[in-house]
Amino acid sequence: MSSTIEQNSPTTVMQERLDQFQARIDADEKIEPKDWMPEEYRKTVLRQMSQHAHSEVIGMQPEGNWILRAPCLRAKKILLAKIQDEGGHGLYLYSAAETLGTGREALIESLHNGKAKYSSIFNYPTLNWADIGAIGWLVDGAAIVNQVSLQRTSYGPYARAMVRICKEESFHQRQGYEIMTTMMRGNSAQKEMAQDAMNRWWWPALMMFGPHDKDSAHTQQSMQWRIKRESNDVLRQRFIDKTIDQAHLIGLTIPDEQLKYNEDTKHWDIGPINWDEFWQVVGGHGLCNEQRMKHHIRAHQDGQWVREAANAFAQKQISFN
Ligand code: BYC
Repeated sequence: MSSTIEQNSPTTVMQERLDQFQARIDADEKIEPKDWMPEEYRKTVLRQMSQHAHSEVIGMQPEGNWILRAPCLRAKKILLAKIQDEGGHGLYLYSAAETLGTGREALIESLHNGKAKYSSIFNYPTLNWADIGAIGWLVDGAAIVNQVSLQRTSYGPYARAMVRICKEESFHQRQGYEIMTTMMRGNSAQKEMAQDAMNRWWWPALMMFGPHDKDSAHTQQSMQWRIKRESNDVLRQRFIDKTIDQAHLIGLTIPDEQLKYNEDTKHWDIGPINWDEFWQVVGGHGLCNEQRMKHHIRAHQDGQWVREAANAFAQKQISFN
């Protein structure tokens, strides 16, 4: 007689459910909010999506610093639009994360009490206008490489949010490259500023992809569940190969004495990444961690009356209907 889920012991039932879940993943089906999923899958997707949403919103701060000091009206308008896009990306991602059963207030509470992370990159300061170019080109450039891959992530709402986000991110990357190109066509002081920004942002941008695969706690399971479609090192290498050519094209030097093109692998080999610095920043001891969190908490508190008013209005609408 063929065994059915009902006839089996609880352990076997769970194993069958896990197998069926994995079979759906292997067949490249999307997992939707009301589908059964292992608790660990739910936790992992929620962790990654909320971290991603927080990164988009916290990432508005280093750029927002330059809205009032953009060098011309055109640059100011473009920067404003870009930062507004990042806020929008945060909103799509919080909405997608909420489909897993955790509300936005709880997600933000986890950010404020330090349980949830945001990308290490946003704990570095933006010292001059060239940094805005470097963020668009290198930071958004690294984010796109990751996010293009995430368009095929197994959790449906995350994948669909990514499709929309990627369309906007490619514009952001070009905005940054345009700033760097303009500065590299300028006078020697402007060229120096662009190179200085490159020197400061290159390594932190490589760290955005997370630890090497051998040291990455989540990669193996996340790839089995196709939450991540490619590993940290594969994505990092793709970014390196693509970006080095772009840097050379406009006359920028990569700040890495060990950088070498490998004829056998057809990839660029880089020197060692400073993982101590990465873990210091992730652990809350980067140059701007404290400032970023304080600002976010203050802005969230200042917005309390708006949330209360919006909720009161929504309640009124419900009672009228
Ligand atoms: N920063 O096992 P691993 C943007 C943590 S914003 C901080 O490899 P995983 C933009 C990791 O969380 C776009 N922490 O982890 C916005 C884990 O710790 P926990 C940002 C990091 O999750 C405004 C531990 O290290 N993009 O584009 O498998 C202006 C071990 O790592 C980082 C995303 O958020 C890091 N960089 O892989 C401009 C992409 N890296 O959680 C631009 C979505 C690792 O166990 N996220 N950690 O305590 C991902 O793709 C993955 O979460 C990661 C890490 C590749 C980042």
